[in-house]
Amino acid sequence: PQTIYLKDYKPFGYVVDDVHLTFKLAPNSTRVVSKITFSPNPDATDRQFRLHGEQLKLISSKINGSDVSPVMLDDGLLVDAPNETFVWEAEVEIAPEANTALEGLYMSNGMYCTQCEAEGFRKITYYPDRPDVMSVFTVRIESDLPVLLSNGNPVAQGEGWAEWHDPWPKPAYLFALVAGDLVNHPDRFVTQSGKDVELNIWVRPGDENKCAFGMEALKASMRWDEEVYGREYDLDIFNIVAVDDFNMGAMENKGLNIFNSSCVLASPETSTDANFERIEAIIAHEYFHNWTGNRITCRDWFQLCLKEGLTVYRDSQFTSDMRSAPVKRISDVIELRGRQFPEDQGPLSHPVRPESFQEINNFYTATVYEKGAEVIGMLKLLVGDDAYAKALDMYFDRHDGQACTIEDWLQVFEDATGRDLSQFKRWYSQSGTPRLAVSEKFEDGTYTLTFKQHTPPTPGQDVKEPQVLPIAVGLLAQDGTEVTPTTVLEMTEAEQSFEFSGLDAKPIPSILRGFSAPVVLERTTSREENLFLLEHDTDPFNRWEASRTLAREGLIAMITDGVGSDTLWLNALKTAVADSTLDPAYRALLLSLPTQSELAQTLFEQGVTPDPMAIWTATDTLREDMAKSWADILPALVEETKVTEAFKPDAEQSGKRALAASVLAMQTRLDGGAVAKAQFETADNMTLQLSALTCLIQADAAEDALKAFYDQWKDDRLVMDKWFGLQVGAAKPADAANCAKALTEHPDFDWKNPNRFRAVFGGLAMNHAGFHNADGSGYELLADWLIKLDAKNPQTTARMCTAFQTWKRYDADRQAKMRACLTRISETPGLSRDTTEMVSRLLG
Ligand code: BAL
Ligand code: ZN
Repeated sequence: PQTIYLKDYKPFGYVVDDVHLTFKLAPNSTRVVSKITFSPNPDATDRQFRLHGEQLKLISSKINGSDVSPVMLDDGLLVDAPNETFVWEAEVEIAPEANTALEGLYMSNGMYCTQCEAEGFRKITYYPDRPDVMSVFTVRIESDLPVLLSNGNPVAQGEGWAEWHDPWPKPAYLFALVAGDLVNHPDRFVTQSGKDVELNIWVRPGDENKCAFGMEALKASMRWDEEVYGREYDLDIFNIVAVDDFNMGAMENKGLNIFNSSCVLASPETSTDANFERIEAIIAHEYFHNWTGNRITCRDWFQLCLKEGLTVYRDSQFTSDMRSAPVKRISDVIELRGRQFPEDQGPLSHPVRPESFQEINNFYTATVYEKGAEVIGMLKLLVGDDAYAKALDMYFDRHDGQACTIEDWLQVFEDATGRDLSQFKRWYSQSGTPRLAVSEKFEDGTYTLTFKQHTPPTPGQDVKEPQVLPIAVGLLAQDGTEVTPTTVLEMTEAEQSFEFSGLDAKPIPSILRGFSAPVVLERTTSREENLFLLEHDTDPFNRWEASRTLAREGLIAMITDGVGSDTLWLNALKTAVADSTLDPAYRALLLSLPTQSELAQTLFEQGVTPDPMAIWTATDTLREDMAKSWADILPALVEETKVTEAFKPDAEQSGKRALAASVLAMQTRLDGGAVAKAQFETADNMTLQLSALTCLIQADAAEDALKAFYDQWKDDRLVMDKWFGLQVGAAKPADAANCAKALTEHPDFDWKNPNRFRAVFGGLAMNHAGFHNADGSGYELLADWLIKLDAKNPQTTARMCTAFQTWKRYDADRQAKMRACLTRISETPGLSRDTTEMVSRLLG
């Protein structure tokens, strides 16, 4: 496959003045007629007229009304074109029903829908399918289906057709079309300037009762973007459509967001609190793209983080405002460490702004998204809230309607603040997770913290330069009072010291408050100091972090030295968890243990080959000890977390249920599942039902409940995904691969549906000791199915290859088994470009 480089960027030779598309929909023979006006691009020197196109049957093509005979290429066509304004017309035929890759125009349960980001539009018609080519689109859809939607505003409609016009110039990746037998959940929103906007969530008949929450989230997002960023909606109508077969979570097409149904449909009976929170965040994320992504888009796909990092940052701010800021921050860091750190510390490591790719779909990663958002958080911390707001206003004013780069983004911050951000820019170009070592000194009332930063080499980057690190620090006195409130130290050197003078006694530092930079803090804080911080830190993140560190260190000692659970920590944590003045959601997070994968990484970094079974056993033992030694506080926690009001998926109730789920897990260890069984049988919402089922599975007492759950929900695809995923995810290590295998033989295992495939195989990959079972059965099963799926859906296959990204951590036998599986995948005849690139990077 060809490699594309950022350094080779050249503008397209023509600008597109307007685009007219007519779709004559038919499952196997859709005709797409395009009429596009091109003019020479004054900013380009190369006037080659080459259009992208893949899997298209060209019926006819004309320039200025005369037939032309293009040179047909693998990925498009080339034709002689005038060096002046001209009209290109083409008719192509495509087969949406045969499109199992779910890119371009495809069918899902009898409904037509599109996914064009990143390069799907070229599977719809011939076009310069690149984000810097922006144009105004008019779309006519001809079909007997009752609901016909596209971007922008509706212009006209009649029996069997509808026309849409989008006045905002956009790149082709934001194009969308939907046609189906759909019903809507309607609403309205009046913008801050008084514009009345029609809102709809479109779903398949039967799902109407699952739209209300998403609609409220949409309206809250629209209001929030006005209030916090001054951004108003800009069309007469905003449509969201739920689709069952979708590769990603959702897509921000202009005025017509298309959602994986799992990311929009919600009801108390079928959705967990976590589902509700995620839906709220994704609706916000896609809506926020209207300004950060659509009105200002990316010049090329290397700049993906320009819209994704910023939009993730914005949706995190939104969730913090709607719910609890500390809980959101901790959850984001758990996610970052769980997904981004392993990526950045292994063979798939790449910069937030990559410099080359073979298949851009492989770069919709935790690094681009989540680390990209962290970079914006650091920038805001360094320049301050007011300067951030000023820079954002400048960004919207200066670049509205443009396709931009990270250079444009940083320039507005330089202009707004007068700062030189050239060193900060390394966050976009340098891959890998920086490691930050700390030492301290106290002398004559002056406390000195000395930091050393170091980033290990990553693929293609052997040498690293120092990065700008905002290190938020607070100092506490021995009695727990704060002697120095949070101060942001700006580290720019490889080694740098910071002094705090005028202190009476040596303070206890609280370093990297709020996780102010995405680094690994290498500080051997004593157990006493972490216990002190768990009790006293005024920064909720670092209070949680102290406990997490103690949990990790305790577990590592159990694994490597065979010691028992750290009872001092268990007692301190018990006191915090029993403290009813603390938010239950926060206490639930305090209770969560480091993941087994995180422990494997820690051991690996300490030079110890991780044994997945030993990690599983230590974690299980610790949970057992926790349940036994906390038995006396469980009844009070049960009482405290009871919800008596009607179900609401808000922060307060969901926090209580999260804590209650942890309590139930402990009770189950003590009673074998009696309380869980009762809860399962009486639960009137999915959160309670599923937490009970999880406990029963872990107690080996779930046979009846699993059957009852199936009988109750077999007709609900989204709930059945949970049924599939949970069984594999919660299976005992020795059973996980067999469980996954058995589920692939279940009549409801619709493997071509990405949600169902991910339920089973995502569940397997997340079951650390199960996936890494010594016999290699987990690896083999996943490899078999990735090979099978690749022929149908390369994008989802390639993404799921990341299950193997940590393979070099493990022992020689496991490594050999994983390498053999990756090699087997790579040698599959006809393997997609997506999977070929992923596997070759993984094999390094
Ligand atoms: N742009 C792809 C989906 C998302 O990040 O919103
Ligand atoms: Zn996005």
